[in-house]
Amino acid sequence: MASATTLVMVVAAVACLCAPAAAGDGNADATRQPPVVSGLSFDFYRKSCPKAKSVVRKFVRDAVRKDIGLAAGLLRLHFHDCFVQGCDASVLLDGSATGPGERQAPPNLTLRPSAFKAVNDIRDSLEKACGATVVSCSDILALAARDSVVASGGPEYKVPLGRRDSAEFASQQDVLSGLPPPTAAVPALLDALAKIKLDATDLVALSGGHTVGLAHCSSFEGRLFPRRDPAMNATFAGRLRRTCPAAGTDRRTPNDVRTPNVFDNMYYVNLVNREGLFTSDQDLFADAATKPIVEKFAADEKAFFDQFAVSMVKMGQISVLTGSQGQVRRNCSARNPGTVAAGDLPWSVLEVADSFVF
Ligand SMILES: *[C@@H]1O[C@H](CO)[C@@H](O)[C@H](O)[C@H]1NC(C)=O
Ligand SMILES: *[C@@H]1O[C@H](CO)[C@@H](O)[C@H](O)[C@H]1NC(C)=O
Ligand SMILES: CC(=O)N[C@H]1CO[C@H](CO)[C@@H](O)[C@@H]1O
Repeated sequence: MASATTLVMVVAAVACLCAPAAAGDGNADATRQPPVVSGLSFDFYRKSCPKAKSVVRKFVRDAVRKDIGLAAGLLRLHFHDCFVQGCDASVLLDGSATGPGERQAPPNLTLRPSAFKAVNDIRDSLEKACGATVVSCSDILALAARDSVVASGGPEYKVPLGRRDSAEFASQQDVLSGLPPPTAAVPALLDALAKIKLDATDLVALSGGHTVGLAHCSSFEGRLFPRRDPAMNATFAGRLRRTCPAAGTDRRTPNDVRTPNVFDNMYYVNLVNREGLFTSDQDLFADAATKPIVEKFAADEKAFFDQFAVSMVKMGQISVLTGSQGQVRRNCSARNPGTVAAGDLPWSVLEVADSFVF
């Protein structure tokens, strides 16, 4: 088909520009691993729960085989967790700002509840294997995200472990300031990430998580109506309008139009072809701070995979609780009985949560 031909041409063109830079970096990944923060380690559960990693790996592999959409759901949970108040599993607390809360889920959000359920199922298996309060819910999120990436074709990487769970809900304010909307342009995205010490390369690499998953029309309809965003390819816009014929349509479409269920670098090829879905996607190819990184990842999947692994490890260590901080929850959806938490403000805004970038 015409689109396949165009794709090949664009990939070839970009590859010609960038191929030399990618040559011969065989063992570079290990040296580029970000430092492991104090209190975390790769073998944290070696004695207390030696099966922890294999239990999560097997569960996710089997579950993703049955429902590929779960991979995007689990990846997204870890993002949301880390971007708001640090990777402390606060996202899972029932009634938290981005958690499932009361039964107020709007239609078409079945993916997210299934990811929450998967985390609780994994926790039950780990309780049987190692005891009730051994493996933290925040570590489960980090492992399940990595295993979802691997199960859908993405890179393998090692996850530092030893995070503890928070007893505190994230505030509404934290959620809104931590997670920029998909209508945000690169300067606003960079500002939000700078607060948690992530840079332009991390932004581009982590956005590559959009290689899997679905997006609601509401997240990009501003680029179709009242008129097409000139940064969007007209043929692509025409196709999107068949799924989202008018503003306010409650439907979803794949984030990655080319290979929606495979974790690969096609997301960046889409951007080069002006087939990014969100403003926060397509602007990565317009802004001078990020465009060269997009071009590099579009031409060189290994470069994307290596950087994605590095950025995930960095993101996965944002403001973690370690040692005797926080707790290891018995139930990922509720803080342990008897725990007193300050500043509790449970609320539920799934509709808003669904329109975040990551
Ligand atoms: C838009 O995409 C179509 C189909 O992939 C392609 O034929 C066309 O040349 C693109 N238009 C522009 C302006 O790049
Ligand atoms: C875990 O906590 C949630 C929220 O409080 C509750 O609905 C659920 O029943 C609990 N699960 C178990 C197994 O206790
Ligand atoms: C894309 C998609 O799943 N759309 C569904 C959203 O939910 C409504 C009903 O709640 C369905 O009719 C759509 O097919």
